[in-house]
Amino acid sequence: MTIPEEEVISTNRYLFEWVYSVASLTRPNRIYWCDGSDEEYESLINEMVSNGILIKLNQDKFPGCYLHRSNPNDVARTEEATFICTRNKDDAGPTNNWMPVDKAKEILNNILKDSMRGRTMYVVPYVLGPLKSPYSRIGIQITDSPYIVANLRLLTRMGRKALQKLGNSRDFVKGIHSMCNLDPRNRFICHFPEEKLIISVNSNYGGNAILSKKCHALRIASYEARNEGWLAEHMLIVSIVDPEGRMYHIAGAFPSASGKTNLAMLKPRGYFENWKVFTLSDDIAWLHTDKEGRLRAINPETGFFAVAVGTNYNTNPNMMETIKKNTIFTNVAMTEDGEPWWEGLEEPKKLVYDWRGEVWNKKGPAAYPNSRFTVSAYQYPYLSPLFDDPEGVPISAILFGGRRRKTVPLVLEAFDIVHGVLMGAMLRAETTVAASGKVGILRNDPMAMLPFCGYNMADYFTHFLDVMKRLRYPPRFFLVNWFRTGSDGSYLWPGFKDNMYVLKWILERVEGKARAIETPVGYVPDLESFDLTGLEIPRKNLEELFRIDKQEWLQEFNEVEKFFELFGNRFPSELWEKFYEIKSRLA
Ligand code: OXD
Ligand code: MN
Repeated sequence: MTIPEEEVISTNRYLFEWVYSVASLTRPNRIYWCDGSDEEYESLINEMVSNGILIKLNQDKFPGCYLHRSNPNDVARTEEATFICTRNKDDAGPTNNWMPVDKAKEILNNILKDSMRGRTMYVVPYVLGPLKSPYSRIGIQITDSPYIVANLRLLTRMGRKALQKLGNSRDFVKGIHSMCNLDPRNRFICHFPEEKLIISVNSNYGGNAILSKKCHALRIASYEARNEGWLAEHMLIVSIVDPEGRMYHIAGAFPSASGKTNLAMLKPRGYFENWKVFTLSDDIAWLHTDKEGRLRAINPETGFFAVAVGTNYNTNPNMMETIKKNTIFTNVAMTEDGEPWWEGLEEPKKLVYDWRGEVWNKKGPAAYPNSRFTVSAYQYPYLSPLFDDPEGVPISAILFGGRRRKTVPLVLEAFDIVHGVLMGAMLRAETTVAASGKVGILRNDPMAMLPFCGYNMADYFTHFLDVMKRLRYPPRFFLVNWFRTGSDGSYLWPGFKDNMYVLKWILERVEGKARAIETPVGYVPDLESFDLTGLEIPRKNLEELFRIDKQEWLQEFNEVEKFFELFGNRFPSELWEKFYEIKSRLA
């Protein structure tokens, strides 16, 4: 085939050969190498506006903001179409969908054949992690979706700088993405960790198609991390400065759409006026061990791809300020004068178009429940000053949390490291809208990594434990739950905005100051040393928030036991021992 000339900005032969081999399969009209410049971004946006992929929002009130309406069949991650393709099935483990490498490639090559005819094929080089960090990694995504290119530009260090860093090396993750015709029956998100390859077809949804994010920074990276002795985690990172000026860093694993972004962006108010909270990551953390034996965290990304519905001045005022400009909204509603709108914001007085573009009849939701916005972290007002630090930040505490109406107290501290890792492995949460499927079902989601671990989770538990045990200064581990309800079904904890009280107690535990009460399943705060100054909360609610119900916990252990048994003798014996030790205290 002849490929029209285009500006090429690399001399990496290996890269070229790969790019052209993909082009000869997919047959695009044109190949375009992204340089990551502002002009490029602007011209992409203009092109998308002119062909209807983006809708210009009200530029007076929301300069640089656009709305994308996706195909209604393509609005969330499709876990049932997500595969880990390894030589041996056992290496993917019982919690991942698996396909043999050859079979997957045959299916995918058939789908990819000619799939880019009439389209531009974009070659998007990106760096995950600060440019000069020894921990950063390079990926190249090929895509026929300009919407995905624009997202990559906001979410990664993208373009020429990535190619410069790559030089002539072959060490990069290859991502091939084609929207094809968005046929849900032929939708596949396949990972080949043994050859650092991702192929995603028939979806244009962020979590399936922005390959830098879940596919590379979590699934492929977790696999590489195990071989290299580090961890790629579905965790937020926050930097907290107390009134004395001490800075602490906390990481936290929460399943998708469980308020993780809100926690990462907590605004200290009222009693916490003299505290500062800076965001380092709202979704992903890469964790390494440093020379002193501390756990160091970097954020591989440079932006946020977060759930819109429920974001408002109460839950996340900092984010509300951030998304007033240069933001791509996906599947939110729009008022007649071009303002983005979603449930959880003040009821608009104007006519509203729902996420599909129809006049909202108030019978269904106006914004799709998993509607999103994409925005660069660099315009977030409280970005951690250490955001670009090549070494990352030292982690003092790791939180695990999810939506739980029952059983799990507001905060529970692990007895020791092995128990901390067990707490993560035992994490269960009610499902949310971030993935397609039924919402509100309790499922095991160890370390919030169930959909994102690129290898056998039993090996992952072993590796996680190894990394933590090697540390000279390991973090402390906590289970948290903002969603516990009382007998009338209403939430016992007032809301995200008050989570500083919990974080303060956690930091006091790190400093060895606050007192705790030992229960069979971990430590809960001693109410006398849990500082709630300024918070109105009935004593009986507080007691209920921290109550450990032995029967409920025994049931929890029984149910999780069945889950752990799935892993057979690959499951680490040290975790089993801790598990039975605690279970026997409950019996
Ligand atoms: C996300 C997710 O988009 O976890 O972060 O689904
Ligand atoms: Mn996530």
